[in-house]
Amino acid sequence: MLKTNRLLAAGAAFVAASVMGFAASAQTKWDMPTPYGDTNFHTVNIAKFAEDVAASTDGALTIQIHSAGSLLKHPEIKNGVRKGVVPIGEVLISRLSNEDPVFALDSVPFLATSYDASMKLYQASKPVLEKKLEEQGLKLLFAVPWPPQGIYTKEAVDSIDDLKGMRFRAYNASTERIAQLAGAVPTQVEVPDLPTAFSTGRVQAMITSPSTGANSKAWDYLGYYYDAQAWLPKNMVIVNKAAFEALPDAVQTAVLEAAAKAETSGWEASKNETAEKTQMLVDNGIEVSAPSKDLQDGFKAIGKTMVSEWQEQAGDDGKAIIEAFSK
Ligand code: PCA
Repeated sequence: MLKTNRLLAAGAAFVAASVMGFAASAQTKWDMPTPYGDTNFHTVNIAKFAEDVAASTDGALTIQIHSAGSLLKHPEIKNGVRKGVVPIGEVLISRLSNEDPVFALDSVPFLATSYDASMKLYQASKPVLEKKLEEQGLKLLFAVPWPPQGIYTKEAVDSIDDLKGMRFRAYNASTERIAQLAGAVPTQVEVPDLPTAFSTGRVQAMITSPSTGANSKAWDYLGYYYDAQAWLPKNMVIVNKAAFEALPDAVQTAVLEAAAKAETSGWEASKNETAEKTQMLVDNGIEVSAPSKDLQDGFKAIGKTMVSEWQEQAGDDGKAIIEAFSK
């Protein structure tokens, strides 16, 4: 009797699981490396995405986040996902700009400087972006922008000339190029290493968001933030296509639905973040202001050079994207 009941119960559970499409036997756990710290809004958004996936698949797929480069360092994450070392990961899209100009697009200064323009640029570039990833066996799940980028310095600066000779922290090829064009000396530093790099004098200035400035306590080693609103670089969450396609159909659908939600909530969080973290910089003693006209004009001249350089590199794909963006 007992045995029959148990069998019946097991049968009912099996039917329930089948109706929902998640066979109880197929439980998958994914490790997910991300480059930024736990308190960063991107990481918080990804944690919510992971929760959503676990809940909507009834635990058939769980995603364990390894933040701040703790599992794979930022420069290793894309290839890690491509090679299947990990099934899923987050990267700054423009970290890949040496592979193809489409990855550099959202970091070309002054091309798209608002959330609306950034969304338009994202939509215009998405087909090419997806195609380039697909060629590497990767699938784009979602992308979320950082707040607009501004200039952090130790001492007050009034013009681009004031940056000459400074050791300038870079986070991608575009920030390196800006430093070069400004006559500064670029050095790549990942976000988790910022406090040490600044306090040991390895770098003296940087361009990044109020978010990263606040997350890494810029007030401990920097004095000024110039809100230049130069561009909004995006992070993307990518998945290994083979790993994704190995999931049961219903789990794939649940992942895509959670990804769409995460993209919407991520853009919202980024907008809120801009004002919140700029205020946090002020509250902690950073001198926050708009750049002087001289500084902004100099920065925009650098942007103009970089737009032409990008267009030259990006050829026909680039032309089509810019046309779609300008419509
Ligand atoms: N923070 C990241 C990328 C852009 C941003 O706002 C960084 O500083 O590396």
